[in-house]
Amino acid sequence: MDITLYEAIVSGHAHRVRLFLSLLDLPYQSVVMDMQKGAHKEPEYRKLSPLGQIPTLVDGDVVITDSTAALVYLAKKYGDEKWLPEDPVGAARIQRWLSTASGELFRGPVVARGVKLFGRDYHYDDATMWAGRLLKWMDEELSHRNWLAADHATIADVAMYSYLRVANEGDIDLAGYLAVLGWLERVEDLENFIPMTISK
Ligand SMILES: N[C@@H](CCC(=O)N[C@@H](CS)C(=O)NCC(=O)O)C(=O)O
Repeated sequence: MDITLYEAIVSGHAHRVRLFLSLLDLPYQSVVMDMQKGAHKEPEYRKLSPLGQIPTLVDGDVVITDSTAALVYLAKKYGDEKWLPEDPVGAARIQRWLSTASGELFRGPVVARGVKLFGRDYHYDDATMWAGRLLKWMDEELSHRNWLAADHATIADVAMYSYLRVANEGDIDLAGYLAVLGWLERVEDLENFIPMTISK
């Protein structure tokens, strides 16, 4: 096994993959990219990631340039079916949350954090609207279940965790979402959990 993760400490996309590598207890080499200095846009890195995005997972000859794709790859290659069920309904439930992680989670909490933490020129009001819609839905879902997609932790929980844990860095307040807060704690209680670095 020869896994390398190109990552950045502030990146929740990278933390998803780092967290899952840890949950699977897989050894890997970390290459920390200095995004402030534009290391992810250098021609050499773009040979791996044509869009110049963090993270990239490299496993031998295999290169995966998307965080949720990396979760799928790691679950299928190294995990057991528990992390990514094979049956049609189970797999679809997972995909629903992977899509949400790249969709509503990005449009809401990720963009809000980008504005407040990194001064990005995004529409903050749109981001808070999306964050509110997402959190209301998640809180309803999690008020009658412990995990997002099954009766145990799956890659759906891993994909959704990191950016929600640091939502406050985008001034998104989770205080009213008690079921979401309880779920964050359940993820943190998983064996081999590693935290997302808090930046403010
Ligand atoms: N769909 C990608 C998105 C990754 C992403 O947006 N990463 C950010 C860092 S957190 C990035 O590289 N942004 C620079 C860019 O998109 O140009 C994934 O899930 O990995």
